[in-house]
Amino acid sequence: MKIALITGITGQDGSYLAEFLLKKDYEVWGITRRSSSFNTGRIDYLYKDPHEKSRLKLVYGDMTDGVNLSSILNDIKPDEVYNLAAQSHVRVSFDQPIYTANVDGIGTLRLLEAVRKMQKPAKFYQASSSEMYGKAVEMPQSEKTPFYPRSPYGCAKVYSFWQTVNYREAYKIFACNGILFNHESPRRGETFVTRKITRAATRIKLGLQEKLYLGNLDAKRDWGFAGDYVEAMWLMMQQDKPDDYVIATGQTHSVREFLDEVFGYLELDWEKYVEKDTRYYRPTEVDVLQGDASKAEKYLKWRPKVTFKQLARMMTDADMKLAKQEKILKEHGQ
Ligand code: NAP
Ligand code: G4F
Repeated sequence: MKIALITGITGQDGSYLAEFLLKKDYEVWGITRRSSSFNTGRIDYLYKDPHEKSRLKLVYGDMTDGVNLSSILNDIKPDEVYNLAAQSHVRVSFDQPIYTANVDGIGTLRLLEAVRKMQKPAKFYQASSSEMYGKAVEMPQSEKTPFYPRSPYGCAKVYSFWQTVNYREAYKIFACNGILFNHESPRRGETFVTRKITRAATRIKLGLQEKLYLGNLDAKRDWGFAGDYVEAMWLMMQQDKPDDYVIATGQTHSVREFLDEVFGYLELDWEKYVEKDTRYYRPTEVDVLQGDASKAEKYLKWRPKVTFKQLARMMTDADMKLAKQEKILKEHGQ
């Protein structure tokens, strides 16, 4: 049985990847952070299946603690390491640039060092990001497009990208960068713009909320479905040679278009509810991202399945269920 280790297992992608690998009969280990409240909400459902429960194991760790990462790797001896842990919020990275660099940049280096020092060779996946293209110098962006990061988060991810390439070349480690464009789901964190919109729109529809405050509505992103994207991570790790791949839909849409899609589906006019709030603007913005995933299509035989419209509706339907539960609790005075 293959053993996989996932950092960031409690996040959106970590939960989909754990589910995917368990279905492929892996033993899955996940690193979680100690928290004063429960932080395993996205993976708790995996314990319902007794067959999967026995192969899912959690261990405490943190990307800022290299000694602990090394001892985890030496104990578990994984075949595949997926580095998904990050302070992943771009706006927050402007408020916490040094912490973001420590976790998203040096954290990757700590993990690569732990992989290098393992007795048994392990494959390594780095969660690289389209944010590295930032002020994009060409459209669409491919593996050959130069990086121009526009945030402390983007800079930290560029650092990790090159460390991953360097460990591949210097130490012959099977190390891959997945350069993933934005991917969303009902499990997306509620402070990212798509989920913030689907949560608010469904609550507005049920009379639980009056307004939605947003920043730049003109930004354009290449939005795909997280469930599709974790398969691409795994496919990269099954190739004969390690490499770097862009994973994207090839379509770009503005925040405004996402609002149209979601509020339109709920038969609401978003212009009546949305107000601008400068708190959500960034000192430097990434105006437009659009990925060219033709390399992944050619070599990994990977293609996205869920469309923009399906994604918006899937997220809206899931959040409508949450809003209805909230409304029932409110009506019962809870
Ligand atoms: P996410 O939902 O924010 O999950 C981040 C995960 O990292 C969580 O499990 C979090 O733990 C963990 N984490 C944060 N700081 C940590 C630390 N110091 N030590 C250990 N774990 C830590 O992010 P995501 O959307 O799943 O993204 C997964 C990865 O892909 C990230 O590296 C992100 O930067 C990258 N990425 C994401 C996208 C996207 O569109 N989603 C696109 C490109 C790249 P807690 O649950 O305890 O907070
Ligand atoms: O949803 P976002 O916060 O995602 P962003 O900044 O593109 O970053 C996400 O995708 C990256 C891949 O390119 C990942 F690497 C990263 O970890 C993260 O998952 O913002 C999308 C756009 C931005 O242009 C932002 O300015 O939406 C705009 N926006 C407008 N109003 C807002 C808001 N973003 C947020 N979070 N909140 C707003 O109220």
